[in-house]
Amino acid sequence: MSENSISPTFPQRAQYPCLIWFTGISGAGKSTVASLVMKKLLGMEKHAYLLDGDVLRAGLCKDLGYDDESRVENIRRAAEVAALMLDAGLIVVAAFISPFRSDRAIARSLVGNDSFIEVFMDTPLEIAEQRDPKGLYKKARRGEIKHFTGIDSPYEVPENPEIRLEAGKLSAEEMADLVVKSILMIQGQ
Ligand code: ADX
Repeated sequence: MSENSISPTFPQRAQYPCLIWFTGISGAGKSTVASLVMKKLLGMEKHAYLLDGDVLRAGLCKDLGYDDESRVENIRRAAEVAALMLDAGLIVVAAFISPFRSDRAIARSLVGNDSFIEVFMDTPLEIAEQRDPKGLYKKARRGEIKHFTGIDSPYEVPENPEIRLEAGKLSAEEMADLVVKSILMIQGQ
């Protein structure tokens, strides 16, 4: 290829872009572990970005609610944004409830199997509800919030996640270390 070529072929990259997709119910610990993973990646001077459900819903997905159709659209947008970020060379750590298998499968197929790590935060409803960091379970139980995942809206458990993190078995730090290990494996490190 000539030096003046305007072909979009990218130069040799210092890192292998990939999408780490955290899924699990509200209060499962997705954002906590995802943030720790980010901290570790940035500490290794990787170019990474945290795509968080709460953040997207405050901006890009402001117009969406929590009925099934809105969640499908929410995850569609999140996956498209993540795929663009991978095109730009980033390692993307995404944390969304993403309750439907078919939507997570779409995210996977957008970036390709080799660049996708599904991390299932396998926290039982009782534990997440006990934690209730935002008081949302209480509101959902009182009927003040509709379509709450695990209460009156479904969560489809991943069948073959690359990583399954069970609440209470490991500390958040240890969970993050496991995830980082598989990111580094993808990097060939
Ligand atoms: S998703 O289902 O569309 O993937 P997302 O991860 O973006 O959800 O947002 C979930 C966050 O929205 C929760 O962590 C919680 O703070 C908030 N939330 C507000 N209402 C609901 C609800 N009805 N169900 C689940 N989460 C809700």
